[in-house]
Amino acid sequence: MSDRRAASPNDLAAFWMPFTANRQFKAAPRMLVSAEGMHYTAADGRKILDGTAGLWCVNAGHRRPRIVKAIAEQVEELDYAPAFQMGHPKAFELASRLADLAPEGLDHVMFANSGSEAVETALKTAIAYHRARGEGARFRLIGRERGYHGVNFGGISVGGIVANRKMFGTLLTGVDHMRHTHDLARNAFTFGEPEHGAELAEDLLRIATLHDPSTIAAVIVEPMAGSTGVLMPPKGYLQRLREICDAHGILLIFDEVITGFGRVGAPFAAQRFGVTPDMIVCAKGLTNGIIPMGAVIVSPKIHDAFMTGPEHLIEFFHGYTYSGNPVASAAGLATLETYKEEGLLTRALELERYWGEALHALRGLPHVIDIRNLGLIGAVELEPIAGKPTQRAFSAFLKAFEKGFLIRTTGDIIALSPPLIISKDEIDELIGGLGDVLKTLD
Ligand code: PXG
Ligand code: PLP
Repeated sequence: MSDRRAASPNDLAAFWMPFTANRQFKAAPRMLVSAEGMHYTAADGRKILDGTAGLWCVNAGHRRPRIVKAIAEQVEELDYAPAFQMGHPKAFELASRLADLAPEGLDHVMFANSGSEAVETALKTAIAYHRARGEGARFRLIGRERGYHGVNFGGISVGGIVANRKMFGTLLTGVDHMRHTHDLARNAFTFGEPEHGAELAEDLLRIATLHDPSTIAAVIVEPMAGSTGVLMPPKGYLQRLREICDAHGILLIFDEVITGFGRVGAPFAAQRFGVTPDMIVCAKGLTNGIIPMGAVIVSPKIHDAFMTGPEHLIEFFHGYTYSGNPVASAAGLATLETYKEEGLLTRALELERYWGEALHALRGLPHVIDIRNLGLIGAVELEPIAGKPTQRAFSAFLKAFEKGFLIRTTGDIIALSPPLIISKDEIDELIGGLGDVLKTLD
């Protein structure tokens, strides 16, 4: 063991940071030390406008008093309760509130502690559901290219990001992928949902036919793909996936870790697009990003298929030490209350036109090859520097941080997803600032 007596609080070596260029970061760290409302404060005292709601999660803005208070009071009252064979009231209350918020027909909730864990929970539930009904031959899972479903083995297997998959061996077997829906040639600079690409849903039918539909357990998609650069569902695409699933007994899972909790102008994207899946995976905005928590909301048909056999036996061999833990549950309840009180779950719809028009005004700036918007989500896609993919967008990220606002980049795509409390003035400031940065890029 190395001598840690020599370690100082400013020693950056020990923390191996997630999804970060560690050596670059540690050479010139970007530290945030406090936050309030729409802003962070950086270590050098500068205020930073949060254009990404943290990592798509702080939907109600930072350090909201009701949520802070609920967490503090919960820790004082009941810090932890065993998750297995014991209960505490707030987990039940939060599950009921979530079921109320979800589309009609999704009534039961399982808790996890992140989007990644919630994804694993949903995939395992899908396979076990079919087996519980005597259709154990349905074991295949279908995902999509450029899908992000977290970083655990099931999630990277159904996910479609090469860098997240290639280092990790054989992954899950029995997985296939549909093509992604991003089509710059036909859909560039579309306001909202693109016109072209519903026919890509036929990939599901094609894959199901190849293996025989009776072997397919579930298909998992993000209604709008967030992590890989804000890829919109073409008009009619999600509806067609639902039809194919219904015709062939396949479960449809929406991964709403990003799209949930108001991001696209409704509690869930399922409601915005009018398509009800069999399961919704959510996390992030569930607790306003403050305490880690994920959830899977399922239909009664799935839940009830497990509620058989002797009543003293565990029905589903799955769960986490912290499933529905008291502090996360309290944070979730206070967060949902805040969303409701301030109308935040539909605010993105009210701001969609203003936000979208501000974004699309960046059209024509150097290197901009597409602009996309939906709810309070936006993306500006840049032409990559030849031979140096990601560098152009990443330099925009660094310049933006210097100028006092936080944006997010993936590949050469800049993604924006501010807290849902953003004002029109702050929209102008954020997008105006981004425009200034774009003008300075090599
Ligand atoms: N599914 C989806 C659709 C996600 O967006 C996860 C699962 C995994 O959640 P956890 O809580 O395990 O990280 C996510 C997470 C980005 C970015 O900048 C996106 C995510 C996480 C971090 C950064 O695009 N999405
Ligand atoms: N590893 C060991 C040795 C454990 O005992 C447990 C839980 O008891 C786990 C992993 C799983 O941890 P969690 O329930 O927090 O996911």
